[in-house]
Amino acid sequence: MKQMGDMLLRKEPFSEIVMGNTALVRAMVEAGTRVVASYPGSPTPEIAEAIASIPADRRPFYFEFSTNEKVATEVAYGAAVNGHLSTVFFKSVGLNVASDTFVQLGLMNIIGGMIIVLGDDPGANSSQNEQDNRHYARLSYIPVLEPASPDEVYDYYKKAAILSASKGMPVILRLTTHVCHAKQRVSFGAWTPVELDRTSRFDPANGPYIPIAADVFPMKRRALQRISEVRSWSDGSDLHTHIHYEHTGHGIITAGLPFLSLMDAIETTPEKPDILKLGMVYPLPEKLIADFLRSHSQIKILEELDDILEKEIKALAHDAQIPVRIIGKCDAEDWIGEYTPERVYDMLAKTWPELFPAKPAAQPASSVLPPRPPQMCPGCGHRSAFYAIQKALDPADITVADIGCHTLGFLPPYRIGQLLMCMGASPGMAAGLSLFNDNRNVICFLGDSTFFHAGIPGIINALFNRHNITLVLMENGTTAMTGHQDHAGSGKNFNEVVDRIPIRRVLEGLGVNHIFEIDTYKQAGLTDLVRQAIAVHELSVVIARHPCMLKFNREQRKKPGYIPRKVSIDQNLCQRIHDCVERFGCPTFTRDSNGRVDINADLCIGDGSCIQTCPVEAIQKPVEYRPAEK
Ligand SMILES: Cc1ncc(C[n+]2csc(CCOP(=O)(O)OP(=O)(O)O)c2C)c(N)n1
Repeated sequence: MKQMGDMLLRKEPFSEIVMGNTALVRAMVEAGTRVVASYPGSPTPEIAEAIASIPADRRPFYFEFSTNEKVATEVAYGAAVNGHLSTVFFKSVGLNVASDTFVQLGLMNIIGGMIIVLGDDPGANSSQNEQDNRHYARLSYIPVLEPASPDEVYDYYKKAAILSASKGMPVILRLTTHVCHAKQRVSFGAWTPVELDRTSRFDPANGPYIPIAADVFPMKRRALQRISEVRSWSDGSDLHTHIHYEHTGHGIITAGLPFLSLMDAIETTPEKPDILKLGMVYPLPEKLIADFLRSHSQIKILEELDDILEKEIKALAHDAQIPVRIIGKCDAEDWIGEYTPERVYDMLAKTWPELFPAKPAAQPASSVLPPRPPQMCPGCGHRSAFYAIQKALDPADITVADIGCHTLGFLPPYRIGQLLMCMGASPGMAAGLSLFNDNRNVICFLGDSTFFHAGIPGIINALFNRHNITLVLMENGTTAMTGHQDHAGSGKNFNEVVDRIPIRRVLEGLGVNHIFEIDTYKQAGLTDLVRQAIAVHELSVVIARHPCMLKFNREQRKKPGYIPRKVSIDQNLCQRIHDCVERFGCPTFTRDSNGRVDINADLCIGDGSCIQTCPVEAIQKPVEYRPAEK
C-alpha cells in the first residue's frame, strides 16, 4: 500500500502497470484536485483504496466518504463553487440517488471545476440493473468523456479538469466496470506539489446560484450555449481517434470499451473497416462524424447498452442529407450485457458477412469452472440472524429485502426476502405491502450503512403514517458488501476516529416506541425478539447486531501470535440430522455421499456460531488449529 502511495506522489514522470481506478487517482493529483467525495459502490471502491494508500499528511486533496451519493455530489459542488477543483465518484445507480442535485449542476457556474466520475456497469456485474447513464448527461447538459483503457482514464481526467474549469461547467468521466479494473502500463507526467491554497473564492457575483423562477431561463440558456461551444471544441480536439484502413465502403463508429473489443475482433480479418473512436460521447463532434459518414457508404454503430449514439448519428445524417446506410442495434440482445470481442465479431458477421465470415462454433472449453453462487461468509452474523428469524416467521409472512450482504438471505436455505429494489427501499415497500392487508405480517430488512444512506426517510414515513411493519436492522458496523468502508455508525470516518452515531439513538430520537436489540449469535433470543416485534401493531425495529466477521477475522489474523481456531464434529454424537448443512447453511460444513458431515478447515473461522444449530450437540467448541496437524 505504501508503495502505491509513494508512486502516486512521484514528482518525476514515470510509467507503471496500474488499474484504471489507480490511474485516475494519479490524474487527480497531477490536475491539482482539492476535494474528492464518494459513496462506495462497485466498480469504484479501488479509487478510494488508491487514495487511502497516500499517507493522510501527504495527500494533496481532501477525501471523504459521504453518507450517500447525493451528499457527496453536494460536497464536491460546494468545494467547486468555492474555487477548488473537485471530484465525486460513485457507481452507476448512485447517480439515481445523486440526481436531484446532479441535474442542476449544468446550470451553475462552477468556477473551480468539477468532475463526476461514474462507474457504469454494463453486464450488471455488481448492480441491480445496467442503466446507461449517458441519458442523464443529455438531461442535464453535462459533457461526457468516455475512456476505453487505464491510460485514457488518466489522460481524459486531466482533459476533463481543464475543460471543466475553463468553462465553469461540470464534466462527466464515464468509466465502465472493466475500464476501472483493467490493468495497463501507463506513462504518467510530472507533478509539482504546491502549497495548498486554503482561500475561499466563493462569490455570489459568479452566479446566479439560485435557480428559481425567471433566473432558470438565463441559466439554462448558458448551459445550452456551453454545450454548443463544447461540441465545436470537441470537433477539433484530440479526444477522438480515426483509424484509416482506407476502406471507403465500411466504417464503424464506437467509443469506450467496445472499441477495444472491436480491435480484438478484427485483428485477423484481412479487410478491416475504418474506425472512428469517440472520446467524448456527449455532445457529439458533429463535423467529424459527418465527414466520416460522407466518406463511407455503410456505417455500423457499436455501443453497449442503449442506442444513444445510433439515434443521434442517424438524426445527424438525416439533417445533413448524407446518403449513408447506418446500422445500429440489430436485435434485442444487442441492448444487453458487455460487448466482448466474440460478441462484437458475431455482430459484425451478421451485419457484413462479406467482411466477417461466420466462425465455426467455439468448441466447449475442456475444463469449465463450476458455478459459484454468491453466499455469506463463514461466521457471518447475517447467517445466524436469518437462521434465527426463519424460526419466528409464518410461511405466509411477507419479507422485503434491501441491498447489502444480507440480501443473500433470499437464497436457500433461508429464503427470506421476496422483493428487492434499491438501497433503502425496503421500509417504503413494506409499508405499501402492509396496506389493506390484515392477514399477513410484513417484515423488512436494512443494513446499517443503508440505514444512514437512504433508509431513514422510509422509517420516518412508517412512523409518521403509522404503518404496521417490522424492520430488522442488520448492524455489522461497516459497509460490508462494497469492501468494509466506514459509515456514520462505525465510529470512524475516512480520515479519523469520530463519535459513532448509534442507530438506536437515532430511532429513539425519531420516536420509535418498540426497539429490540440483540447480538445475532444469540439465536434463540433473536427468534424470540422477532416474534415479539411482529406482535406489535405499529412500527417495530429489531437491531440484529454482530460485527462483520470477514473484517474482524482479517484484523485478527494480522495480530502477532494469532492461532486459528476451528470447530469439529464429534462423529460419535452426529446423527446426520443435517440442520447445520440444510438450515444453517454455513459453507464450512461438508457432507459426503453417506451423509457424514465434516468441517472444511480451510473455511472455518472458529466463531462457533453453528454450535447452537445442532440438536444433538455434535458440533464441538472451537479449538486451536495448526495446519500441520492436518
Ligand atoms: C445507490 C447505491 N449506492 C451504492 C451501492 C453499492 N452498495 C451495495 S450494498 C451497499 C451497502 C452495504 O452496506 P450495509 O447496508 O451496511 O449492508 P452490509 O453489506 O454491511 O450487510 C452499497 C453501498 C448501491 N447498490 N446502490
